[in-house]
Amino acid sequence: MMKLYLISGFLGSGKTTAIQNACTQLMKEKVNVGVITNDQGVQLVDTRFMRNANVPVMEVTDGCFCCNYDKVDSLIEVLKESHYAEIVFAESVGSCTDMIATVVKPLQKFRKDIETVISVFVDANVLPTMLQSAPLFVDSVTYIYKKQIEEADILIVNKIDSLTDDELSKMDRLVNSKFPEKTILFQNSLDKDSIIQWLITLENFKSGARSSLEIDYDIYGAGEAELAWLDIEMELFADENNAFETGVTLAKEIHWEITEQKLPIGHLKFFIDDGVQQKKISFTSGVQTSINEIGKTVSAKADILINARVQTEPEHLKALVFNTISKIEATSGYKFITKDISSFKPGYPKPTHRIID
Ligand SMILES: Nc1nc2c(ncn2[C@@H]2O[C@H](COP(=O)(O)OP(=O)(O)O)[C@@H](O)[C@H]2O)c(=O)[nH]1
Ligand SMILES: [Mg+2]
Repeated sequence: MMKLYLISGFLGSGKTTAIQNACTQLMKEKVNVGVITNDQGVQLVDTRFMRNANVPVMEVTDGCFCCNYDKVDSLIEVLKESHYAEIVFAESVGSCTDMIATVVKPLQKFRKDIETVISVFVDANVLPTMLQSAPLFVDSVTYIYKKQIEEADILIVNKIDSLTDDELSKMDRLVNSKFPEKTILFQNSLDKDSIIQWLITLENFKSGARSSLEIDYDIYGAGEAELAWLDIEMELFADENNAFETGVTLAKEIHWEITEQKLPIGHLKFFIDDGVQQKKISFTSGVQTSINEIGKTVSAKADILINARVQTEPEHLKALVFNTISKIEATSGYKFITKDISSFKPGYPKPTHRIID
């Protein structure tokens, strides 16, 4: 029986990080793993990041799992047949929900050979504000966030390394009183022991009968449409030794500008590759991830991939990013060449299947 670990949870909550570290651990134990990444866009930072870690990864692009059910099914087959995967991690889009009705139940119906466990990630720094009076995002986005949690077999309260002991015990009380029926893990996905604990919990989890969500697709669709999606692939031509550094500067400046304009960030990711060093830089609305451990490299050219998911209009986000690029070009004399760009908001979700019994 193959295990499918479905990983849901909001943008930036730490899904990819946890999957990557779990795969590294399992590969060490000689378990055959596979990963399916997912996004509404086409050029994915997460896929590059995983490939860099030598994990067999396939992607469902251009729409979420629920709207591309057949693709998910065929990738599971490929990972099983060509990579002998015993465990497949499938990471759904961070603004997506209703997995039980559209993915889990159809899999149970059409494939008898896999067992599914749903982990839902929340960022410990974001959860309290989302549950309480002043959520970071507009109501329809908050609605999606809460619906995601409802579907959890295992609720992962992630990034607990950024909490004080006091905050952690408060979080423990909050989560256990709000979600008494769920298996809950307090996790640091950067820590090996914490990841091993998650893997053990996944392995031992016995799912009962799951209920499909009661969900209002108009609110769900409106929530998805509140977020602007921007993917850019470009080349940076700098001086002989500082393409990488300039890429990092670009990432910081874009983040600074978005923060300055008080636009809520779902996830802002950069992948910078100067031929010597590859680095994923990631900003979320929770704890700020530090951009240390960046070694200096000497290269005049870098490939840069940007995936930005921000609560604003697509045109506005695009203008903000290109203004920042122009400023850096003007002060440095360097050149950014755009190779590919897509800027949009996700369309109304139209699942292939929706099983509600
Ligand atoms: N401090 C801390 N940071 C984390 C943890 N898990 C993930 N992150 C960081 O959170 C950011 C978003 O992570 P990512 O895995 O890309 O989130 P995703 O959008 O849910 O896939 C990255 O900068 C990660 O390094 C954690 O447990 N602790
Ligand atoms: Mg991810």
